[in-house]
Amino acid sequence: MSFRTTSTDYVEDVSPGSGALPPRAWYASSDAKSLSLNGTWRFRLSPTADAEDDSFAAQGYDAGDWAEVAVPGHWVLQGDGAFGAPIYTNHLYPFPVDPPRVPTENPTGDHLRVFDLPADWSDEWPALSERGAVLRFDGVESCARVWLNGTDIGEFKGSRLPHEFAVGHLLKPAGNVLAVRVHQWSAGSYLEDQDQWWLPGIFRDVTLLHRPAGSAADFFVHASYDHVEGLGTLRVDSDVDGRVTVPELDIDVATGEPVTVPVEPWTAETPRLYDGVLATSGERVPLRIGFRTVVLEDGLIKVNGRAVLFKGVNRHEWHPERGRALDLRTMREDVLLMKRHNLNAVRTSHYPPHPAFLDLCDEYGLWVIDECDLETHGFTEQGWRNNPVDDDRWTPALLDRAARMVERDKNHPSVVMWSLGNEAGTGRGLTAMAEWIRGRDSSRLVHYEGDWNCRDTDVYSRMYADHAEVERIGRGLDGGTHKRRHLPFIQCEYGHAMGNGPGGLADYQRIFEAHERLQGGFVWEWIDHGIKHPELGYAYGGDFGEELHDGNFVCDGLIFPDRTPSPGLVEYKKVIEPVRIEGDGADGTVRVTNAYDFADLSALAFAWAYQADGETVGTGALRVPALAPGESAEVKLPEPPETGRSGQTLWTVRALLAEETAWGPKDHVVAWAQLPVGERQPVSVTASATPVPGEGLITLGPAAFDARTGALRSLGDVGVTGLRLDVWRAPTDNDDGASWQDDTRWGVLWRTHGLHRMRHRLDAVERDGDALTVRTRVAPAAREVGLRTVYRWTSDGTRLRLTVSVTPEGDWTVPLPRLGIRFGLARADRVEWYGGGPGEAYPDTRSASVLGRWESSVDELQTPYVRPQENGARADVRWARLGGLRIEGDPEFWFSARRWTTEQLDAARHLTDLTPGDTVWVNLDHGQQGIGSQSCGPGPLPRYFLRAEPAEFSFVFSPDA
Ligand code: IPT
Repeated sequence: MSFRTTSTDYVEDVSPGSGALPPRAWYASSDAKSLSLNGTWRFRLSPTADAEDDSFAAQGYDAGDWAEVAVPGHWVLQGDGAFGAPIYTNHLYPFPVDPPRVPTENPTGDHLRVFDLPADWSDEWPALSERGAVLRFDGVESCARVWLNGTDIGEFKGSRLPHEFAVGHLLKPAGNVLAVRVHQWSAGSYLEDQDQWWLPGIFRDVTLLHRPAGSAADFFVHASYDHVEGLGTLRVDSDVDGRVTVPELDIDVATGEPVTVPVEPWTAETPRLYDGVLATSGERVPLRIGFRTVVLEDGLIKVNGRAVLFKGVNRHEWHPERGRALDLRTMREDVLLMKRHNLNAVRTSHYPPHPAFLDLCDEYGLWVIDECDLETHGFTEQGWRNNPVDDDRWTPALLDRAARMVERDKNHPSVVMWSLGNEAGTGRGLTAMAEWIRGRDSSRLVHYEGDWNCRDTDVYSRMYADHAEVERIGRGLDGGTHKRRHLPFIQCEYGHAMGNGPGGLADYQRIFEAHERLQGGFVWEWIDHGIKHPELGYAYGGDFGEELHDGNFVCDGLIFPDRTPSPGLVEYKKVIEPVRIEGDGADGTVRVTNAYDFADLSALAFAWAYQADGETVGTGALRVPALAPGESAEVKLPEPPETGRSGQTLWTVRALLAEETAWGPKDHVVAWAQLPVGERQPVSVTASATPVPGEGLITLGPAAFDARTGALRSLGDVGVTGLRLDVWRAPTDNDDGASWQDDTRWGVLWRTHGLHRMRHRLDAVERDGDALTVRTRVAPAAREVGLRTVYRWTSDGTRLRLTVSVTPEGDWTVPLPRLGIRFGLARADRVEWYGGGPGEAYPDTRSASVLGRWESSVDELQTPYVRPQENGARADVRWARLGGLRIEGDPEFWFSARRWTTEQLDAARHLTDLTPGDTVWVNLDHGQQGIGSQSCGPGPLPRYFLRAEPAEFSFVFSPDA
């Protein structure tokens, strides 16, 4: 006999649940009533699934002393810590792997809400049949049991999928008691091991839907496009017969009946939607119809007869305060940001998003890979033993998930592929899902990355393949199964955007564009999942005391948690721009190529600007024909304006939105290029002053040096501290690499080699003609490698020139993080420079760096990566002014300035650890190591290595008026 009274067997049951209605299309009726049950609910948290019995679900239960939570929401993000805390793991299950068993410690949230039916519903009352009203949950993590007015109506799993229950017979006009018991852990958790925060709760909408007699149930909009004839064929299959009207197309047909008419097709670039109505005897359902045909043909993914190139991103749902409970405004913000940054595709990693997001993709135009809520990544720790996707007992749950996704989302033109899930190994269950999906919807392709033999898929998909491999695949030299060799290729994840980076995007894009088989990729990932935190700014893994966690691996997005674009997004926008502008500024013509797949250039206007030494001296419009996709034209530039100067000159040509569009204002820049004309002459300093020894100081022109150490002390009345060679940068996440990578993780090797603690040995302070020469050797303890470094100072009486010569000694097996000088200035704040901007750039992330004159404060130069690391360098700087100095480089240099030292930056774990000191630390670099993408992928390409090689570079300092 068992002493336990409350049965919680369903929690660990592999079945998808019981009591729910079959899945169907998600839609909002025009006339059938609905009642949102979002809002404040009563809430009680228990430590285990069975700590409390189900008496709270009974009518009349007094929950007056319970706490409250907001629905939609995650309880761990509410209650100021009183309701537990988030847990972040990448792929490790935060509980023992013993499927389908879960821990006894299973936080369980009882949710209670009392509601009345709206007054205008009551005329039907009490005639509602069981199916006369449906209760819909759009997302609950991870398992819920539901009672309405004391009746147990069922339980379900499948966190990011809808579940509906027929409840008409249970409703009363007033005082309905809806009780939902939510368990954090369930058998379903084994299927939801996505790399993200574990966040229990009712995190999407709860809605009561009136289902009048004769209302539509499920329906499937088939809207294809014949690109040869320009005809669209519409057929709406509906469980309940009715009529389909599309006024704009003069369509008025019965459900189930096909009709073919001339239409404009839907594409992500031209998201043409037609408004229609499905009218059954009981309701009217608005339809937004997009005609398009997706096929696999000639080994390519084609839409409306043309191969598409995905310029995509992986999107998790995220809000820094509300977690995965997103509101419409936030979803729209994501879509607008994507469109404004030239993205054309989203993979909904790794679960179907809130359905409203897909409406936005239809409306604004984005290709969508809709991914099922399935990942069993943690089984990799045990060689994939007992993986649920290869165990028939779990197959019903897998099929249930596939069906809930497909049925919910099948009417979205934006969805062009179904993805079975992510990182789940391989197995019969996945095959069963693919077969079911094909049988239900043959109008889309099937994607899954984990199946490199492509047994179940229509596209060969990989993640984080390096450039060389992608190139081999593009050339068809990758071998593989017979089937795979005839399939198109996408990178469903690449360009790991963790911290500073990703580097190498431009190099990938060149390869994608060079080979037909390569149909683009999806950068990992859209947003940093930082959680707003009162002391830490944004929290990441470990900040809530998790016993297992993966640190800031959860902050790897192209936008910061507050949705500010990071430099990675700005870079990506440039790399994937849909218009290519090329040419040689000196010959007066520019070649413009339309790189869209479908749209011509009629929506764009072109403008030129002419710059001399960073200043714009002329602007005008440029006539470019409305080129068709793939077409190019040579366009003549005007006569260059007379500048009256001999400095550097260049053209900037921009493609702008000619008019305001749904997603961007008029004049929004879509694409641009700079074409140099005349080169700059670096300043020359004729040494005329000579070093003069004095009382502990040596003076040279406007400068004073420490006589013993040769260190620069001041220039005019500007004090300078600590000027010396610098090779260290606070390693980026991409420098550090991922823990499972054991090849060349430079950030780790740099520390092994001691590059963060270089010692500076002084060998000589000498006068050498007109120059003051300081000879040093810069080297780490315990190693024989070093850098012979000579500082040679000269002056013409007002200006001071420093030439640094570096000669490596010993066998350098690692590249240098950076090579340049650093020094401290007091009282620096505003910075002006002529060089690349406005944002940061590194050797393999510099595509978006625009040459010009820029201004900033020191604080605004910083890029606020959630985990502090090297950031903020400006590329190609000719000169910079700050703190009373003007610094000119020969050659151009990388410029950065911050209110803390690199060592402090390196030590900080959160931005709030960085406190400004009195000194601004300036780095002038001759070189920087590339960034790469090794936080989960390949490191920088060798051509971006900063090898330890002999180098010489100069700066001219002058007091700034
Ligand atoms: C890959 C995952 O698919 C994704 O969810 C995320 O974890 C990403 O890596 C890293 O941020 S899996 C990895 C082992 C290649």
